Amino acid sequence: MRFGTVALVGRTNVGKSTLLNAALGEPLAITSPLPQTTRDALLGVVRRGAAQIAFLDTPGLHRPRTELGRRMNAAAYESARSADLVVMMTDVWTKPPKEQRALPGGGPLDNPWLRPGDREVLETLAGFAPGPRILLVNKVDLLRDKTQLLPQLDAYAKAQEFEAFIPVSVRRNDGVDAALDEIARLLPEGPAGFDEDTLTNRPVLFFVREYVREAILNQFEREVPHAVAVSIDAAEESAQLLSLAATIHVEKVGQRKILVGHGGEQIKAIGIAARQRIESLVDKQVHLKLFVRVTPHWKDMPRQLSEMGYDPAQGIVAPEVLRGEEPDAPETDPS
Ligand SMILES: Nc1nc2c(ncn2[C@@H]2O[C@H](COP(=O)(O)OP(=O)(O)OP(=O)(O)O)[C@@H](O)[C@H]2O)c(=O)[nH]1
Ligand SMILES: [Mg+2]
Repeated sequence: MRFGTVALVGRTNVGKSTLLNAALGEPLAITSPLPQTTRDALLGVVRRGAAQIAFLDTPGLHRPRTELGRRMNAAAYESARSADLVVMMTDVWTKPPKEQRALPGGGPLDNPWLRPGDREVLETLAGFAPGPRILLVNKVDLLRDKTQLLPQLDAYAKAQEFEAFIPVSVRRNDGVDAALDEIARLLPEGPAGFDEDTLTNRPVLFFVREYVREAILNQFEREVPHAVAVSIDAAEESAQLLSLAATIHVEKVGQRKILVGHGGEQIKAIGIAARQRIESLVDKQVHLKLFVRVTPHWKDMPRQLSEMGYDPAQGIVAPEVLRGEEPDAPETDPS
């Protein structure tokens, strides 16, 4: 038997949560075409032959501008640091990079075939997760000429040591089995870490917050989903029914208006979509009451963030490369 924890890390939007769902065979994690969809690490337990893989899907690594962003990155570092294996995910170049000659500096990280932002991810991993890692290059379905992968793979191979490089299209289920087999092969020998029927360690209310956010991600353009967080006001469960009341926090009055919609039709649609998702998770009837509240600056309010479930990871200091990018607004984190 093999068992181990596997952190799925990478830039936003490369398809990490989509991979977790494909490995689990069910849509536990929320995914979307918008960046920064995942905000917290999510465990999913996958059985693969004689191996049990404890996958940790993580928020996309980025340069944070808010306390929420710093906590999201920290959740990813924490997962990478504690994992037995790191799966770094990136995506393909759909057109060759504009500059194809070595960048000034000439080091292995100055390779123009590394996807923008991956240099920082590689530097972070070098500092935080010195253990074994593999690279998945996702979205190969977007490539007509697969030979275009070669210079990209070469760039990553020169930048850092990986146990394996696996091109995949999670959307088309192409290469996913090979990736899971390789991951299972690299795990340490040992007994299973979770019961046979364990799917995740997150409580139902975590998914309630996520699925309300998912309904909003599916229904609105970029600004509104990013301004939103959900907190639970009340939850009562009986054998047949789960009754919930939740507050959707937004940053501005205008966003509240958009979310509620004309005659309340938008918020009603959000409630219906979220309720259906929660019902299929808990397998019983769900009543869901939603309120919308303007909570300005919630992304920078530590106590508010913790109420929304975004706790700070303990003892994590952001690596230099992922500190805030605004030169006129220096971060005040201790270094
Ligand atoms: N073309 C294509 N799109 C994909 C593939 N895999 C995932 N996607 C899409 O990429 C988008 C982002 O997917 P997510 O799984 O949410 O990405 P993520 O890496 O978890 O993003 P964050 O949570 O923001 O870090 C979604 O629209 C997916 O449907 C793929 O193999 N091919
Ligand atoms: Mg995600």
